[in-house]
Amino acid sequence: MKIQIKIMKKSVDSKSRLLIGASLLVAVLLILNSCSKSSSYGMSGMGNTGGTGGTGGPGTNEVFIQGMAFNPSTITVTAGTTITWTNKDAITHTVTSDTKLFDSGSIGANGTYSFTFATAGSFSYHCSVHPTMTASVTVN
Ligand SMILES: [Cu+2]
Repeated sequence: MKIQIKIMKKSVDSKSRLLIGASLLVAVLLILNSCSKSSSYGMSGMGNTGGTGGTGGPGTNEVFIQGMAFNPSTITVTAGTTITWTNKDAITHTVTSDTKLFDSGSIGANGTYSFTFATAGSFSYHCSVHPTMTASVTVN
């Protein structure tokens, strides 16, 4: 009788070990699955930002509005140059001259705004939605 109980206990133990092992395996598979899912989401996000702007950063005479900042924050061009701003953020920004020389109004996600700088000078601007976003254009 005693031996039988011991055997039964042992078989229960091994069964529960199997269950624990199986649920651990499922948990690991779930974690791996969610990891690969989130990394693919990241990839598609990166694809979106790269899609409109080509590969990575802003080109010549181009400013990205990205991560609540103007990139580059200072740009130097010659008179007659047109600068294009592209909003890479998901939220609305503006390109607003501190002296009201130019004002884009609201630029939505992936929206662009262009302004031609006809005369030499230093032109600081900001985002009217986020006044801490400041930058400047120097025209020679
Ligand atoms: Cu802004």
